[in-house]
Amino acid sequence: MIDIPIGDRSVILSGAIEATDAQMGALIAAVARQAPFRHQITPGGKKMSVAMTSCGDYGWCTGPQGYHYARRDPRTGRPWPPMPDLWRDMADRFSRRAGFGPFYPDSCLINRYSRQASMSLHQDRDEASFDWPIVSLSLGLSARFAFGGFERAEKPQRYDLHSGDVVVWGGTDRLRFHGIERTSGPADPTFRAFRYNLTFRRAGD
Ligand code: MD3
Ligand code: FE
Repeated sequence: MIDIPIGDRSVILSGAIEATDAQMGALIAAVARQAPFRHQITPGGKKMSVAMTSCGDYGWCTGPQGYHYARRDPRTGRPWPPMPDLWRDMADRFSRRAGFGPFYPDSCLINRYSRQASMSLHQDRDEASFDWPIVSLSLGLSARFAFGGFERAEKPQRYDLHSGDVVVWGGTDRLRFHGIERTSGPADPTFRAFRYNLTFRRAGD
């Protein structure tokens, strides 16, 4: 396995996901049965091309009030499904491996990209503290990831993320602009023509 440093405190752990596609696919499907994937509407009124759901104590939501974390799924009124122990342990293990120490995520945002979907450059700043890292797992289609600076106008570096890759972000890189420009590659039996990205976060305090 190769570790590719991409910022002062961020690293790609290529191919680090040890769980099988079948295992990961079944866990995603179980979450989605209880909290279905949906295309949310941004505060600006645009429908997001990425479909999302969440598990854990908090889920990431957008609406007329803006971006926020909510304890209940606004679509069902129920709490988000629990975060699978396997995922919690993976997030903690990858955080330690990247040098961030123990990690106690309370939210996992699951992004589902079709071939047409993308995510424009943004910062993740809806969490209560930026002291915790974010651990990201990529599954299915590959993606062109853009890793920018601390201002939107700064030209980003680009990396390809493949199924099985893990990225850990934190420290001085935590507020960098980033986005997904496009997805590519063959469909596979488990994830079909989708890319799934799981981001483990600590949203509350
Ligand atoms: C870099 N997701 O959900 S994950 C997001 O692949 C998001 O779906 C992308 O950006 C995806 O907010 C990228 C990687 C990621 C997450 C948080 C970061 C990269 C980051 C925070 C700071 C810098
Ligand atoms: Fe983000």
